[in-house]
Amino acid sequence: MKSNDIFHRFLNAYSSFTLTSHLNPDADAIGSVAAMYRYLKMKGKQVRVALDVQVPLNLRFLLQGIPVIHLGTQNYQEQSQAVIVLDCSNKRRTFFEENCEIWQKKVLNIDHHQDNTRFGHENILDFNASSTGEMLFDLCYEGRESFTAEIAEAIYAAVIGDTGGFRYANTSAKVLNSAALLLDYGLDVSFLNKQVLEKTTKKALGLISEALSTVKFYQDIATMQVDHTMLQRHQIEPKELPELVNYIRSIEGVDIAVLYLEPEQGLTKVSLRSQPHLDISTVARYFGGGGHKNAAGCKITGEFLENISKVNQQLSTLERADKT
Ligand SMILES: [Mn+2]
Repeated sequence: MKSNDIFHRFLNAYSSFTLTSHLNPDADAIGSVAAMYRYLKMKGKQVRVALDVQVPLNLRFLLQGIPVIHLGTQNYQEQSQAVIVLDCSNKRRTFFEENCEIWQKKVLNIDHHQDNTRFGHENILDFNASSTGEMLFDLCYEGRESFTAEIAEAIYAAVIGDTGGFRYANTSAKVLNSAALLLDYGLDVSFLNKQVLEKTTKKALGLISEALSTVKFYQDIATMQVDHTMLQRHQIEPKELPELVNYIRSIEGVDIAVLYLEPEQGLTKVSLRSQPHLDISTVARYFGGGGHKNAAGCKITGEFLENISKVNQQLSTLERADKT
């Protein structure tokens, strides 16, 4: 059956839905959830949104007027007939334990990550899509009447989040054409690009300057490390952090950029970025994480500096294919 048929059959089959996405939600996760919420509401459905409490401040505007159950701060009780999990490749990346009642419901998984485990009862997967936002456009757009300006805005935010504002390799003619149709709803593109991609704070600048002083180079690898004390010194919550890894990914001669972050003591969060000819998702998976070929990540428990040397070691053994 075609994806669009699976999608609309699933929507028609139930009257109440819970929407959720991955931990530490990014613009694609939040934009997709917001778009789906408003789309289902337009269809007269009952909708609940359950998200990690760590919603970045710059993305909160997308959830305006949407009641959100903040996971991690309150007990969760599933009340909907069906669940839609967006932009999430496996159950572990959600907030819900394997034995949570949410998995007893009918689950539709809509996602674009290559390592998707097909954990839904229905799975709509498109590994060529730049973003889950782009997939929602394909699934929901059937002409001008399909969307409201708010839906268009949420999908646009999702798409620019994952394409870096149409700059990454996943930017296709197709996604640009979809974006053109989204702009027809009168979106404030300048505001959205600034808000989703560039927004920062004074205290973030302080942290950035200290983080830059930790940058190290090994062959074609650049690393940056931000430990727990640094976050405390600048009074920055992990959810307020800018995309620090972007500061080192663009340096001449750097094929792999790594951010080592210690959001809390005993936990190392690793963000990996690579040039198109290198697949660093294998390294993320080696440490129990996942992601895309050129943008992946993992979380490792234990001592920060020990974890750093473990990952650096693994990265140095990564096979270097010929540059294309
Ligand atoms: Mn995504």
